[in-house]
Amino acid sequence: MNIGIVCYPTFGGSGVVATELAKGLANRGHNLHILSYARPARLDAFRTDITFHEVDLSSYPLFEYPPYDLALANVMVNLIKYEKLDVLHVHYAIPHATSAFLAKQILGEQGKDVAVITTLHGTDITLIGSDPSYKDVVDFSINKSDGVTAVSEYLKEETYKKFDIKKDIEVIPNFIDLDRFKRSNKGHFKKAICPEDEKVVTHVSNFREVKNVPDVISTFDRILKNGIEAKLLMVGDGPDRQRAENRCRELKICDKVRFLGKQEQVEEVLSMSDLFLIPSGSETFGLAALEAMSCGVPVVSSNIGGLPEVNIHGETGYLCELGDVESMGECSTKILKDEKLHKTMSKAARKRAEYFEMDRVVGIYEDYYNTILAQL
Ligand code: GMT
Repeated sequence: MNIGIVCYPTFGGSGVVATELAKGLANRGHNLHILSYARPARLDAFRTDITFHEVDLSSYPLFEYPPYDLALANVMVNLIKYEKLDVLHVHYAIPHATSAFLAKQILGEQGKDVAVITTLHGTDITLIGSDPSYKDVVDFSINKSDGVTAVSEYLKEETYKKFDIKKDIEVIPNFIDLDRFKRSNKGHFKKAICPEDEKVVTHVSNFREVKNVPDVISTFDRILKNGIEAKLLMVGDGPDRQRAENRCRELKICDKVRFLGKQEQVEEVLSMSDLFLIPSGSETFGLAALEAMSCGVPVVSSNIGGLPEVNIHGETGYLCELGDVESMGECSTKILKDEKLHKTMSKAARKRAEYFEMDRVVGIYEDYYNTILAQL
């Protein structure tokens, strides 16, 4: 098949999933095109079966906000026409699903055999999409897609609750490359960061408000107060980094916390981690938690959104009430104090991650494409 994948290029779940899916589909012999305004972070090596198309935004004095959705639709039209796309798979509804609809309209008869698949990832539904400034357009664009998928049961239900959707939504979960995200020996890093063999607690995110990063610091403070010798590694960057750093200063624990900024090889940090914290206020799946679990790291998370579909309470870690840093601190301490429990949870976390094995889920997407194509 000739497949176009549209995504946001930034560090963040939907772009990562879209790019890894493109690689997985290419490995199965398909010809892939990725469309975005910049090269996605995970598209790191040259491949003959994946072509990147940068959506160029010409500046013009009249355009205070250049119309990205139109430029994207234009690239889609060209690819459908000249690269003979069979499937156009857009990740994140806004504005990708709308541009895809427009491209198909422009092509008329010529575009009728292309299946437009929209994958809903999260904030396109839970936060921004349902904002009145976008809602009608998002509603329309989802309903006009030939196929719609969501990354969790939770997101599927939220979409039906928040929008007037007449289509069936197929749940296809996110996935993980078990060979890349596995525990490897990073003893030299660990020694450099924890010379006293302290426990390593880790958080990875884009530090947006929804991630509740200051709660990571407060939870870690509880762990220290419970007498655990530990270091906290904060991976990523974003608007709330300052708030998190301030919380460290208020609690006077800056010497125990390292802000590592954005990292490409997250698996290396996860490989020396003993515990992963994800206290998010909204999370449709929690890919970061799955990456940690795949590296055998137990997870303490909030019990919201799709997180309970990934992190199993009492098995792969613990789920706590949103904002309850006390309970998150106690659960974390329990795991870090008890070697046996830690080992059991670490094993269970990796086992749970195996359910989301990449090739299996890529195969589900491939079957879904065929089903939708057969219905056109
Ligand atoms: O979480 C983010 O800030 C990025 C966001 C995105 O759309 O790129 O992530 C969403 O999609 C991921 C991949 O499907 C999910 O793992 C995340 O849970 C989801 N984030 C939220 O719902 C906040």
